[in-house]
Amino acid sequence: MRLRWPTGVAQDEIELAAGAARPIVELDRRGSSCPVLFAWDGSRYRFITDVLGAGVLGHWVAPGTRNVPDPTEYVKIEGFSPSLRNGLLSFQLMEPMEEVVYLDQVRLLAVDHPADTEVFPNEYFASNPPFPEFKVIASRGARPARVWDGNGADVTETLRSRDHRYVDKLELLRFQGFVRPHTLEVDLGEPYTGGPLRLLWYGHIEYFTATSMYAADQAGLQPLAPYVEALNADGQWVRVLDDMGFPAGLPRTITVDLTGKLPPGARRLRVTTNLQIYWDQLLVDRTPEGEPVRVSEAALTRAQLSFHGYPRTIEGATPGDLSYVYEQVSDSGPYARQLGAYTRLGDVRQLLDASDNRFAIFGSGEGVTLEFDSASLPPLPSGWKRDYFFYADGYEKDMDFYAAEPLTVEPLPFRGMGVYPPTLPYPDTDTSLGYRLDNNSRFVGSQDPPAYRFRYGKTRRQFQGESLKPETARPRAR
Ligand SMILES: [Ca+2]
Ligand SMILES: [Ca+2]
Repeated sequence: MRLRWPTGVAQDEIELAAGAARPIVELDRRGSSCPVLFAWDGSRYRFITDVLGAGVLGHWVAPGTRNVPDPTEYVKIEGFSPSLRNGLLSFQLMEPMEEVVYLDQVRLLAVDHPADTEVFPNEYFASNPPFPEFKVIASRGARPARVWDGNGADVTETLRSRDHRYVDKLELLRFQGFVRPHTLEVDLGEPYTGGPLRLLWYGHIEYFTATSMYAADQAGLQPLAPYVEALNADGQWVRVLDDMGFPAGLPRTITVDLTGKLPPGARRLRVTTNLQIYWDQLLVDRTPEGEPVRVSEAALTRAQLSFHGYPRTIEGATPGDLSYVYEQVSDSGPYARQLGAYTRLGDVRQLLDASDNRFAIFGSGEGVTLEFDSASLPPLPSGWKRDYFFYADGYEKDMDFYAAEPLTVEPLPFRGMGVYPPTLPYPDTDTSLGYRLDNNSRFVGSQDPPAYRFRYGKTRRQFQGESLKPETARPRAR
């Protein structure tokens, strides 16, 4: 028996007795997530984080309402320095679960800055437009703050550094990604008297799903994106920011600009949400604008779409503290694919050069090898340091019953469509029609068992006498 749960998770039960009732417990695993990024570190592809979380299509938000996707994201490569592989900086961007990815453009920015500053892209998951504008936040001497959780417990040490120790005393609700509202209270260290003020939060979210939002809504529970209040001179909490955003998936830094937003003299802040967000670090940054930063771009020289398989997942002690081991890979996984026309395997560089609605479309277990030429980057001034921001432009669609059009690649998204599914058709000019006919020729259909099924090996006992063909676990590309 094959079951498909509303979150898209497939489950097969074998050897069920006929004519008998049997309870079946829903398999508890992630269904859809986001494509994940790896960079070559000199000896292997090391996991960085996931991307395009905010580019999710057709997510259920409220009755009659779908999300507005934000298709662009900058991710800082943190924790190690990418190294050359055959003379090029090499990345892997692949889909480890069951989603369809529409990748429109990738870029690699070298961000050079004095060694005593840190740089971050201005990024956070905003539930609604306006989405964060790209800029480089340069921070000098950002400091930890004293922080208490909603029970008054001091979590300062937990939030001092990035060490996989999180503020994790969250009370989970039965709707995935929702928790009882929790608050962190922050002492800025000195009263705010104007001037630059930013919070640099590092952490991750265990995502709600379209199904869990639908279920929560039926129970009268709506998501509460993190909002910020400040304690004013009269001892009252006043709301200063309705939505500070959250990390768009796995660990990354979000930048929260509070410049000019606090009442004069405010020193205490609090942040409240009912989303399952785990913070690892908080730094308070007061660096003025205008720190020297130089941004240059390494050209994309090679992009190759292929089937990779399913990299091993490592789960940390805290929910959602995930990483992947790229080179430890299974050829098969319990993941399904949306039906429709995917991009043929092979060279996709021309599709990823520009944001033009010409996507590399790929599904479960597939990904792109991306290589950038750093030879044209300017030399680093003495006393400076180079960081890299990876830029991805695209969309992803979950296989969730309450997402829009969750089981097919079509309809294609496009820039400026607003919500998904778009009310207008994909703009079929000669160029875009040519793009579709020439590139999206790899069809996954409903009669395509290798792509849509587990491939259990037959046992001799069950099929005695039947001539057995060797099973190949690797889904065949068509
Ligand atoms: Ca493109
Ligand atoms: Ca920590």
